[in-house]
Amino acid sequence: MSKVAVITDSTSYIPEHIRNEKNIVMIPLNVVFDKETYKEEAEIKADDFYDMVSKEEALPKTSQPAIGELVELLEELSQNYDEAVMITLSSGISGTYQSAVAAGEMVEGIKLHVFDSEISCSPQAFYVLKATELASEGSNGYDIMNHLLQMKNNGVPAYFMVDDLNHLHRGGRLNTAQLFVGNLLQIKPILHFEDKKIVPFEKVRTKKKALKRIFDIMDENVKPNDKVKISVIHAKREDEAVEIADELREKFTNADVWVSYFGPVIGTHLGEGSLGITWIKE
Ligand code: MYR
Repeated sequence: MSKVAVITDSTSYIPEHIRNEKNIVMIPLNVVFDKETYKEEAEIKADDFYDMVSKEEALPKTSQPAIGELVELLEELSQNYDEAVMITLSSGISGTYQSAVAAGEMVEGIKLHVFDSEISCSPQAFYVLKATELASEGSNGYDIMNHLLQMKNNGVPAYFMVDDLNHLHRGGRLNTAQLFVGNLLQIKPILHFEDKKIVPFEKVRTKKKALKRIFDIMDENVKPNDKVKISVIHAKREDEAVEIADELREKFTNADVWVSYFGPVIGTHLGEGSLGITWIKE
């Protein structure tokens, strides 16, 4: 039986105790303030990050893990594992996927399968947790990849909104036309991923209306008794996220509802105040 390691980059924001419990290997992306680089989750956590943003003058930037770190990690894993499945954030917003593929080709003794989640954060975590479950049941890397692909084809809906579109534009993840329309009409578009990239889904004027619209989409997609995992993701808006999660628990009685966060790397591009909702039917 092939022994398979499951790797995620840090942007799935799976809490450390769950990673430890489920044997999930995490490789961090970096956030850079001025000239100081921090590995997120390992050297800087969300709360400290948002505090720093409010105090520092220079805006942070982000970077993917260095190929050398990925190679080192794979060499280490090759001592105990035959294969590894690595689930990355979307290749349309970060070079992490490409670096992982390149690192996999450089290391012998372990077969690396790289899965492009085409998203990030909790929806990425859904894939990671499924991969872990399958690996612990004895599936090989090939079968795990096929299962994840099937999940992707079935759809993992995720919608999010930001207080200020300029963060996404400054980081090159939203084009100028999209920024212009948003700012001109003072709208808070609901955003989502299409073809691995962030695009506006619908133009809405207020956060309240955006949330109502996302709830409506959920109603069309999820029946009140469906077994579903839901995650409410926030950038320093825990109380608001908890309130939304409670509302969702009342609505969907068989749901496993989480409250998650946009950590430093994703927070750099979305900005404080962002909120997202994602779900997957089981
Ligand atoms: C890098 O420097 O390689 C990382 C770039 C990360 C870009 C993040 C853009 C925002 C993603 C939002 C995800 C929301 C998922 C619900």
